[in-house]
Amino acid sequence: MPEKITLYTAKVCPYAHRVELALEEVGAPYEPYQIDLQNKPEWYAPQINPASKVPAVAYGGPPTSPDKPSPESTKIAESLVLLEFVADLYPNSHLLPKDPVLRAKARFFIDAVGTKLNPKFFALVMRGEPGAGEGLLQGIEEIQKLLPEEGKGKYAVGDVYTIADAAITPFLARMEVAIKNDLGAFEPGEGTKVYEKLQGDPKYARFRKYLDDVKARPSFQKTFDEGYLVEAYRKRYEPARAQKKND
Ligand SMILES: N[C@@H](CCC(=O)N[C@@H](CS)C(=O)NCC(=O)O)C(=O)O
Repeated sequence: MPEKITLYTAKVCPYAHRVELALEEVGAPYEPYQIDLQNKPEWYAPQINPASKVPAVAYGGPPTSPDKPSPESTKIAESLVLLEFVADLYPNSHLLPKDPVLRAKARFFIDAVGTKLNPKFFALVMRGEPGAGEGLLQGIEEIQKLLPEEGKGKYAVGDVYTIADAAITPFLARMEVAIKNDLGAFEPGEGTKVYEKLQGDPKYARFRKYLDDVKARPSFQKTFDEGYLVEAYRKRYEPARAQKKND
């Protein structure tokens, strides 16, 4: 029986969202604790994660409140480490298949998320680099190539939802919110342009179906707060746009 899990998280953070999805998928009891990333509690880095980032987990130890962590619990950070940790705690769950080939495929997919998709997402939404809209669409095509053909598996490596799906979904959901609402560091209109291409061009049909399928999971429905994210992106990106307009 796994021990007590406290998850230090932040609604805005896609990395932390990965771990929430995994915990929900296996039905693990856990206590989420929101960290305000603009004003982190002073105990957080010294007592939970020296890198001062979310997500992090305090595992085991005596019962304590999350803001008074026990030195006896084990502290674990890094979203991809935590995805594997949750799968190891629940070895009979569907999160990491037993078949070595499928396990390798799940890990390969996760590697592609980190190398082929996320840099494109950051370049467009966080830095608004010229040409980044096209770059993101290319990244999406790279991911689409890895998906099983329609009818041969709904999720990243087949019909079973794995850590690969938990690793990509938070980034796809945030990407969609940013482009659909045209909120990001890019020029106004650029997000909408990418969103319309993604929605309208038949070449992205497999990807669109995949995104619908992962978003339909109860784990996602329970952990994603779209309204909160829209507001957070507005606050983050609109002042810079207003400033540019006045320059
Ligand atoms: N490589 C880390 C990245 C985690 C990360 O960058 N988290 C961000 C929020 S999304 C963070 O906590 N940043 C610290 C800060 O904002 O001060 C992981 O995969 O867990």
